[in-house]
Amino acid sequence: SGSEMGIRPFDPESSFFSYPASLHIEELSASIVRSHRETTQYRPEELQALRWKVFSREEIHAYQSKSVDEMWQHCAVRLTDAVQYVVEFAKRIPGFRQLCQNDQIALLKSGSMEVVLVRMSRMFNTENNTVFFDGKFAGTELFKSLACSDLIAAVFEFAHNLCVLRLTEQQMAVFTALVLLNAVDRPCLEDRERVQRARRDVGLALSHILHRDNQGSLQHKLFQRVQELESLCALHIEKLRWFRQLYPLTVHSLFPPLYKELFG
Ligand code: CLR
Repeated sequence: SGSEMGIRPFDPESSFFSYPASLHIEELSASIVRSHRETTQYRPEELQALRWKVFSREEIHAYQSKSVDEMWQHCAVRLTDAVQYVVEFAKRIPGFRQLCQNDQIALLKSGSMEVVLVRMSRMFNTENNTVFFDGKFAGTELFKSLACSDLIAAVFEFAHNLCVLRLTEQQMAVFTALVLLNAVDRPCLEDRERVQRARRDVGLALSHILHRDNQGSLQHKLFQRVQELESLCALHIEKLRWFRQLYPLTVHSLFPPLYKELFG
């Protein structure tokens, strides 16, 4: 097997792509791509058609005039909507589906926010640095009242840098599946080997499609982005702790239960 030969899915130096891709890997990619297509909030054509919709000055001002806790609650609800689609995506990935519930939750705790941020790059317009949020395209200034401009700036920069790589929907699908299965070193996993096997297969699927598309060089660039994701998610959790200290009741009674289960 690949692991016995010392070949790791993300090792840009490895050369397992020269081996004929097994039927299993082909089927796995196809299944992940289908799951992605069925669980995105918006299709690429829809997003393209909506590009002209940007928030007006007045609308931006209305968001900026919200209180800190009001805006946090609003964003937590929007974020949880997006997370819900990611949970649905995860449940349809072969290899994730078969894991016990405990391990699924453990992977979603770290992976769901990461996948939301990768998916954010599909909703990003690099011409004016805006993202499709709440029905229109919004810049960083709209999120001012969250009082965490460092997180917002970093998240926008990440989405921008990923967007310019111009991943196809297929590449995005398999990359996000890999991101979900990436947390193999979490201490709380019950069946680590099963997770490792699933991750190895999805890694092979990603190399396979990148090489099929003659974009093998993307592998290394995507790997760099994965490291940024980890620090962004850590920053999100840190901001949530800060917010919870200031507004414990808002988090307790107004934040979506799924948000608290995964991040709280
Ligand atoms: C991601 C792609 C989804 C639509 C969507 C909805 C909510 C957005 C999210 C995207 C990106 C990240 C986001 C979030 C709202 C708040 C959050 C901008 C665009 C930032 C990072 C703030 C996190 C802290 C909150 C919990 C307060 O299809």
